[in-house]
Amino acid sequence: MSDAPLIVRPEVADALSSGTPVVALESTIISHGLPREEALDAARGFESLVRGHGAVPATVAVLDGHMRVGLDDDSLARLVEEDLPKLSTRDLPIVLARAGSGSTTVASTSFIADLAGVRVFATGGLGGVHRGAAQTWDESADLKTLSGVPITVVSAGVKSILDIPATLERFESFGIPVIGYGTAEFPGFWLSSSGHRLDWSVPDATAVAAVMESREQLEMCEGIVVANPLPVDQQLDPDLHDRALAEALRRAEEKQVEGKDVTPFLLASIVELTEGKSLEVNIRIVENNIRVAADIAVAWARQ
Ligand code: PSU
Ligand code: MN
Repeated sequence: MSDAPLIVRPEVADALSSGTPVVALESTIISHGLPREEALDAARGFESLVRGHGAVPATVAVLDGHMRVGLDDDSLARLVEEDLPKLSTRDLPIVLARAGSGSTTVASTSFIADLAGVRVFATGGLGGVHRGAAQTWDESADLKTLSGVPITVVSAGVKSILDIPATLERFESFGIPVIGYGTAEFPGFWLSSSGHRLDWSVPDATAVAAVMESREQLEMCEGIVVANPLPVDQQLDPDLHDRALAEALRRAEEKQVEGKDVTPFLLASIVELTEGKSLEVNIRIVENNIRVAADIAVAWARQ
């Protein structure tokens, strides 16, 4: 095996050098965001959906001391079978130095995908500012990283487990453009709208590629957040959502969950409290974002 810290799967490297569209996918959602029984099928399904929409998938993870961009099926299986740590950007030098492995968050996936030259990334929801952050300072490194990595990330906003208005403020502080995809409202992940207005929206993938082109001309280093809502008929029932969210937050407080465990704890609680419905919606969200990200990657490849 190569000693290079970054290994790009040959199919992905060929696509990048020939101008074929590529979409990066994160691995934390596979190893920590979905129940083990469903995660491998979901990971495979995400990859084939990228292919079905005319792009090459590049799932990102760290395996045996290498940052990998594009995984074969055995590696995808490792994400599910091994108890891998969740790695943000700050963990990368430490884990690489000890030849370790881990799944990558939006922050570390963006960082690694950009090193490989991938320009478009599909995820479910971004990390953001946690509730109570004024006391805890718990703010995802996704925000800071996206302020310095020029990748376009398609998400359904941030989950309502976070402080959504504070997260939108931080996007502004960090100079990260946020664009509603066919909407003027910031999506609420499981819900189609968070109720918060956005300054800008675009109608389609070609318009996003045009924004990417302008950003290049300006030599801006910020990423672009494309906020893509789930259609209303596919969202989680709002009453069920509100009840599950309140109870999950209560449990986290009672158990004094802290640090990087907060996001996985709240997500798992909400899956349980919605009897798996939040999970079905979660998978639909990622699929919906993948379709848009692939369209953007195709439009970008034509620029
Ligand atoms: N949102 C989800 N599922 C997830 C995450 C976010 O719907 O698994 C993961 C993403 O990888 C995101 C990370 O980058 O959680 C943020 O974690 P933290 O708040 O610890 O930075
Ligand atoms: Mn955190």
